[in-house]
Amino acid sequence: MPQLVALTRDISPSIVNCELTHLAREPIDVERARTQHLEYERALARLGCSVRRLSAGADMPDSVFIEDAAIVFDEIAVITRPGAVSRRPETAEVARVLSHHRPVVQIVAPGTLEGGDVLVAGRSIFVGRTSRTNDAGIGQLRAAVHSYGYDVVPSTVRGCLHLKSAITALDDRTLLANRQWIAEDEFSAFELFDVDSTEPSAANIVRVGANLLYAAAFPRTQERLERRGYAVTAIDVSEIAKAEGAITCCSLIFRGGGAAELS
Ligand code: CIR
Repeated sequence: MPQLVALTRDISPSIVNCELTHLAREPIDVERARTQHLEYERALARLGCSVRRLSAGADMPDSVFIEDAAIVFDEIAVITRPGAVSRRPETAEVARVLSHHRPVVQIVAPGTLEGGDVLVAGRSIFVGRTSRTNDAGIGQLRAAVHSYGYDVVPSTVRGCLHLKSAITALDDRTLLANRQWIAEDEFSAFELFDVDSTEPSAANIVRVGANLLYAAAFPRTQERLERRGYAVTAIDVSEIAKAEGAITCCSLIFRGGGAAELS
């Protein structure tokens, strides 16, 4: 079984000028954010990932949110075209690095797509229709993965930035969700596990094999998950969250090796 690779990216000094959609701007302590980011990487390493961090320039305020720049499947990597224009410079280096692991396909104009809108659950790929991801982008993603047997399903998102702010996978059959921000009938093939109603942003969780990496800001939902038997590691990412980033956004996790090794 190939090892899991986790690509991460530096926190830019310009993160203080990050994109914000649903949050008011608050001062971000860049050093504190970097310390939290390092803890995040250490947690991924403890859970078995080989962590590789890419550098980022001052012209990329949101570089740390590397999840939005690509979607990595076992077969190919799809490089996105972010809906946020300020984020488009992020993709070139991610494409270069991923080309060592997978054949690469690029989303092109007029398509827009951000990885935060793409939830892969088995052979189903749910894609949020949001201010960042349009129908042309969804269509290009469908064309890129169709021959590998994936079914691409456009999904409703309301009240949050990305689809994965509202719903992520706990295991192959169960999705952690805030039902207020999705159309639950679109996920009828799955069991929905509800976030605690006092923690609306708690539906974003990182799955690493049988383990889950989670933000410490959601203790009530964490307790529910643990009562159900899930193994949850919680870390403090409060400074990064001020940039409207959730915990999945800070890594691209995929099975290592080239496509040939995986087949
Ligand atoms: C943005 O608005 O693009 C960043 N400030 C936050 C991106 C978070 N990414 C994600 O949820 N996948």
